[in-house]
Amino acid sequence: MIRFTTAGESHGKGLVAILEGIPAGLPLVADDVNRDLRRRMQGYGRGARMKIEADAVEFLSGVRAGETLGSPIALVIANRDWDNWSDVMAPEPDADPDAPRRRRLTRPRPGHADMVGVLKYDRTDARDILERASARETAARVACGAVCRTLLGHFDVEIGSHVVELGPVKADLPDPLPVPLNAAADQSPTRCLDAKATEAMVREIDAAKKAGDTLGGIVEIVARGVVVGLGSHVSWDRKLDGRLAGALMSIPAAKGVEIGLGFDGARLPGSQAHDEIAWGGPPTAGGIQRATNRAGGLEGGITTGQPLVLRVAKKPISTLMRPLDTVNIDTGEPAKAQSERSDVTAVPALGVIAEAMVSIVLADAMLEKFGGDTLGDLRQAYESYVTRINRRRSGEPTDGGGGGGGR
Ligand code: EPS
Repeated sequence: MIRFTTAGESHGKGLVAILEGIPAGLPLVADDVNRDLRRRMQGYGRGARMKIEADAVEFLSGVRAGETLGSPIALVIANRDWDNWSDVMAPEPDADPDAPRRRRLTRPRPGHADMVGVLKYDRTDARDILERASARETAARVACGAVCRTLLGHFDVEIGSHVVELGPVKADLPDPLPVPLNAAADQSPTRCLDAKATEAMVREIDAAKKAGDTLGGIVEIVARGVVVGLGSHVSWDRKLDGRLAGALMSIPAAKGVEIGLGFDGARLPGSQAHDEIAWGGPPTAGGIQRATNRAGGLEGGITTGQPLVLRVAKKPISTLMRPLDTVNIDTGEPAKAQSERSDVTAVPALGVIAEAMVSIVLADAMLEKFGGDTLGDLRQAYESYVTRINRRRSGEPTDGGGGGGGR
């Protein structure tokens, strides 16, 4: 239903994306997107690049007079840094093809795409790889995600995130989490809800910077208000948990995804790993209430109507000022990896990127279930479904086939 693709190199002219499948009639202005682009640029531990850029979107198509048209939305985010890199990144051939360009990278960084990309694409300059492998690409994803978030907002879906671990520091989580989540998380320089842990994270980032090192971490994404019944148990590729995990694992440097109890759930007996069923829940959950949310809002690859709770682990950034061993791809000699300007950590930004990927998957699943060329069509199908699932409690006919013995 939703298709999107991005293009752009980190120090090229800009990032572009094409987002298809958004219905017509969705009110949309640049600031709906720019808000999230700004959030992605924040966070303690970012490098100098975020001081150069002022990410903002320009819609090239698909939006007219503040409303979507149902046609592909093409958008562009200019790279301000292009001015400093235009000779390095120019698409035109060089006058002297034997004179190497500035800023070649010939000592690949372990952990980045440099080495494997050079081998696979047969390049003599790892910049041909790293420019696209850079997490700068995530700005385009965040832009597409922000459009999807705007659509989901019309169905009272609220998607937020917070940092639960950064380097060695673990946050003490408030229970329940604040609603809306981002209003609280965005107050912290590390997007962490625990003030003490925030301070400790800032100290760890300072120490890592001094040591020429980098830090990874874990973020949690929570989506509230998601209706029961998105995704399906019927085929492997329709299971929403798989689709969400795949989308989150595609984020640069992601190394793990958990849903609900995640890996901890595997260590518990069944009696403590599931969410008992009772009446009393909201209409979007078909009136079904759960005492717990160990499943993280997904059963059988289908949303339960409980909040979706997902976690992503990000490895530390691979550009180290105190570099690791590598080989020089020019000489074949052992060497120390090349260092270039980078971040000490981008874990706070990871949450914003993960929110975008979750927004895209959820918008896709909403359109798969409810279809519609317009926001009005989508709303009508959604409301009729919510009415139908709430008839069950009162014993009214639900319009379905019944099945297995009927009523
Ligand atoms: C990024 C822009 C990049 C890096 C970072 C993400 O800018 P530059 O390379 O000019 O410093 O700050 O990229 C990486 C961490 C990476 O490993 O590639 C951004 O806009 O998010």
